[in-house]
Amino acid sequence: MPANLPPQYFDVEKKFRETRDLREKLLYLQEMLSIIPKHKGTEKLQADLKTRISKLKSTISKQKKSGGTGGTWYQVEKQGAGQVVLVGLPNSGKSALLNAITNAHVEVALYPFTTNLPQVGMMDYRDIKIQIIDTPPLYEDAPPWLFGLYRNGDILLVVLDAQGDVRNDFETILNALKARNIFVSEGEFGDVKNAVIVINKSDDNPKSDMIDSFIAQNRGTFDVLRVSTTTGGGVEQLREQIFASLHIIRVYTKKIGHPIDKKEPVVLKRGTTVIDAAEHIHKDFKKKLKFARLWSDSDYNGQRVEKNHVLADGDVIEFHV
Ligand SMILES: Nc1nc2c(ncn2[C@@H]2O[C@H](COP(=O)(O)OP(=O)(O)OP(=O)(O)O)[C@@H](O)[C@H]2O)c(=O)[nH]1
Ligand SMILES: [Mg+2]
Repeated sequence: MPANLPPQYFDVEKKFRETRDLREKLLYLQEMLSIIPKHKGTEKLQADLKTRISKLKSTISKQKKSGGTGGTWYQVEKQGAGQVVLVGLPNSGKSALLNAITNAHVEVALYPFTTNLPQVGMMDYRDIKIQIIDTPPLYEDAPPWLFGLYRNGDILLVVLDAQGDVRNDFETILNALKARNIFVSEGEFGDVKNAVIVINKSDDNPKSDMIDSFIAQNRGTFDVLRVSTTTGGGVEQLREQIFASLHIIRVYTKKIGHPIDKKEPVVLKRGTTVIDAAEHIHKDFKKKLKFARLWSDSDYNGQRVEKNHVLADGDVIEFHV
């Protein structure tokens, strides 16, 4: 066991040993993996944890098939180009936000604790679909699976209520996440989850000075957006921000001798090169690729590009093998 693990790791490991619920055990293993500092010295431990996680997942899914897990537990399988999870205190407008940015129609109500199960919507965005998960509110006795949802998301959308005390509410949320070793800004250890702050109900905020100073204070660390699901103000900017924060690009493939058909892009990580894209599309392509031609919004109009050329969002590529 490497000696340089933070004490939090051993706290979680203790909880892991103490619980008999396999789904809780799984959350603790995932928590342990996120806490481990990522370097050569811990590679073996990381690999070991990953193996245990995948074994436990398969045990759980076998149990589920035979109807034997008991208790309520929710997780959402990833679909689409990315998974975005909403986080917020009761009544902040999470469900209204899900309805505003996706095709979903979930219940929105004046009173807190309206949502008690995860609700999923798909956001159509420039030929791709991004999965958005509305969640029950975060509160003191929130169920453990809620933190599992947060941990598995690609990004967190922290929804604050402009009518409330944004600074205080944000603190409350950060502390609740931290207690489960979920970090949204650089900490002493552990993985950092990408988070966007959304100040909802911005059509009605008598406390605008407080909000201005909150934004000024957090802008260096997070993307902060004001939106109103009532007026629709800021909603389009939020959709763009979600796409940007996922760090993905859409690349269209073109068949030789056919016209450009911008319909179904391949979703790739930002920074992907021509050769990586070739491999992503077809394992054999990597070996066989002779060259590629590129069409882009800016400089390229069918010119040949090098294999290590970095692709950009919206590029059209033609592979020659
Ligand atoms: N003025 C204003 N009210 C809003 C806005 N968005 C949501 N609301 C209201 O805020 C209340 C709560 O909205 P919900 O979407 O149910 O909030 P929630 O965060 O999902 O609540 P829980 O499921 O209980 O956690 C409702 O009465 C909404 O009509 C907004 O942009 N402006
Ligand atoms: Mg709700």
